[in-house]
Amino acid sequence: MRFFQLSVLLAASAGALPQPEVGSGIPSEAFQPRAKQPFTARTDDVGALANKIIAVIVGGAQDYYIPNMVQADVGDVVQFQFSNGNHTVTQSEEASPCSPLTGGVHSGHIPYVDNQTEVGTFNLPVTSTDPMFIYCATGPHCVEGQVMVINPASEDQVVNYAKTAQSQTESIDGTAIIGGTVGTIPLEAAAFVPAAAEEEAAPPGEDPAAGGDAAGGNETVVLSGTVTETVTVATATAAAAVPTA
Ligand SMILES: [Cu+2]
Repeated sequence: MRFFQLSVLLAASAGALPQPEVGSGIPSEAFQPRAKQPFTARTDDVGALANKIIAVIVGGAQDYYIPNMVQADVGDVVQFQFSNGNHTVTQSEEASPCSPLTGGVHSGHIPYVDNQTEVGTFNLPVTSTDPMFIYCATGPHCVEGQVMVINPASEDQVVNYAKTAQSQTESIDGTAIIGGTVGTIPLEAAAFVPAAAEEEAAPPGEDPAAGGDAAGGNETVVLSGTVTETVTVATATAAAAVPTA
């Protein structure tokens, strides 16, 4: 009886130990002809696996998005960085620029004023590779061409969207912030150099046709019908930019 128990114990112990196998400890790959596996740098594959932060500058010396088209993968984040002025990131339908898409992205109005050391941002996570049409809902910026497209099907699509925007008679503001996260980054980390302070950028008497709203003042513009323009700006220099006729 004791012998039987010992035998069972030994058998069980042996079964628990790693069993030797033919060729164990030697990677079978070592025997593959190396010539059939040439080394290649997989930069494209690595890039596809890494999520990216794609910077887009909003406003500045001119009221545009730079760049005005980006290609983004699902999982990427488009980080809008707000330069001089007061702008938004607002989503529209392709055929209706300057009008907010129901349920679409909206950043709210994010300003940048002279000598600000923090830059406002709107981080937009990309959840689809379908084209996404973006406009600025501040004043007349959209009808003046401040639009961009994420994942456009073609460059022509961006051009046509901008052209359609310029044919609109009004620009409609968004409402609640949706579709992204508002934040800040230090100016030194931003992808732009701010426009020069207003006093230096537009000496009195020079180029009155230049946009005067880059100073960050409030403005209300009615674009439909007879054009009326009410502009409230912080500096006399900017106020001088309002057309008088
Ligand atoms: Cu704008």
